[in-house]
Amino acid sequence: MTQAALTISSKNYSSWSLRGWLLCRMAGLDFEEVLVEMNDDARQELLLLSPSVLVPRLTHNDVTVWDTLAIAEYLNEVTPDAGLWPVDIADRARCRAVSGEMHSGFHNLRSALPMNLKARHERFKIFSGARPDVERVKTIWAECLEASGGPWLFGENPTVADAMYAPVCSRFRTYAVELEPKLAAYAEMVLAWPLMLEWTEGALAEPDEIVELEVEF
Ligand SMILES: N[C@@H](CCC(=O)N[C@@H](CS)C(=O)NCC(=O)O)C(=O)O
Repeated sequence: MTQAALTISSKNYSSWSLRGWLLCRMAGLDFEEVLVEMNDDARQELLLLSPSVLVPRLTHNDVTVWDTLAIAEYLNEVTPDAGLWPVDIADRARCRAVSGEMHSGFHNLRSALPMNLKARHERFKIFSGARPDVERVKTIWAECLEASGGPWLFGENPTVADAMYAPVCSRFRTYAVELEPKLAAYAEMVLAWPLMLEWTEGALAEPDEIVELEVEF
């Protein structure tokens, strides 16, 4: 029998855990969630099982995969019919490019607008250094939706790109980032995605905010 486990940390704060979890669910993987709690003494020990000492980490049979993009590629190989990447080669290339941008960039956005599903900051002033990142996300969404016709970035079904940008939808809601109607509709759809609602329910059930985590995480 297949055995799979995904090591994640806080559902409220850990955007990479969210991405890895969405990808596993989108792939239809039957997996156990291994949650390393913020205050857990065993946390460092558990994280050390991931060579990067980061979450998410997927174990599937005898295979261990860390790093979210590697997890996406692995899941695509074991569940090729799940449609994690678009079918069309040009769409697939663009999907990989925008997913790669999220994976390797947007540092200012990530540090200035940390994910915090529980929080709402209606009058948040975005640090000037993060504004180009916010604008770049808007451009990516607008171009993808225009090219695919939506409602997801690459058409009728969610792909890796939607999982990559799902935490950004949550950040934009938390920090009240203004979006034009088409982009607002996209972000709202992602936040109302049953998988997102399930994850958010878990985030809301976590103990209240830990002050030192109100920073990049
Ligand atoms: N590039 C990594 C980033 C993973 C990452 O930064 N994970 C954070 C949580 S969102 C983490 O594990 N931080 C260390 C810690 O929790 O102790 C990936 O794609 O998986």
